[in-house]
Amino acid sequence: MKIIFTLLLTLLSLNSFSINYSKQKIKIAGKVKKEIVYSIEELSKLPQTTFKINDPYAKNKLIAFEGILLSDLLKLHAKEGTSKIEVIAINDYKVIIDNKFVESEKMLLALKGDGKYLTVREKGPARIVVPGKGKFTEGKLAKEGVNWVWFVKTINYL
Ligand SMILES: Nc1nc2c(c(=O)[nH]1)N[C@H]1C(S)=C(S)[C@@H](COP(=O)(O)O)O[C@H]1N2
Ligand SMILES: [Mo]
Repeated sequence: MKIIFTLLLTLLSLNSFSINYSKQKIKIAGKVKKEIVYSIEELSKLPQTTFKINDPYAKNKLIAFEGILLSDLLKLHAKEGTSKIEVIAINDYKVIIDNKFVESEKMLLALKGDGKYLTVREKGPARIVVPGKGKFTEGKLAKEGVNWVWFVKTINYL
């Protein structure tokens, strides 16, 4: 009886965990071929790229971030002639990034860190990370961190 109860509890908590990461949807809109709302699972089925990056928000810990390149997402969805992307987060933080920059900086919409889906605590379920920056100092983060948007909710092509 006790075992069954434990099993049930485990199943329940696993279930609420999966709801936790998949509930958040990501909207792709603006100058797009077709507006789309992705679940995290759907995004994780698009071509994935992995970069080892020092996470400035986790004491520069080296993490293998996996997700979709923003440039790949752009190729998939943006109409020809767009020049910028507008990224909006759950907390209404908003930033506009040049397409050229998205490509040259290899910006990644990360869904996983070291093989596991990013939790809200890890700034997930989807966050933008930028490879090749090395270890961040505080001053550098204030300047470069602007594009490291966490809790991404919407991407609009402008
Ligand atoms: N979702 C979200 N991402 C965000 C922000 C924010 O408010 N919300 N602030 C940005 C800015 S302006 C900077 S400088 C960096 C660093 O933020 P922090 O210094 O508050 O950690 O995160 C960026 N990403
Ligand atoms: Mo900032």
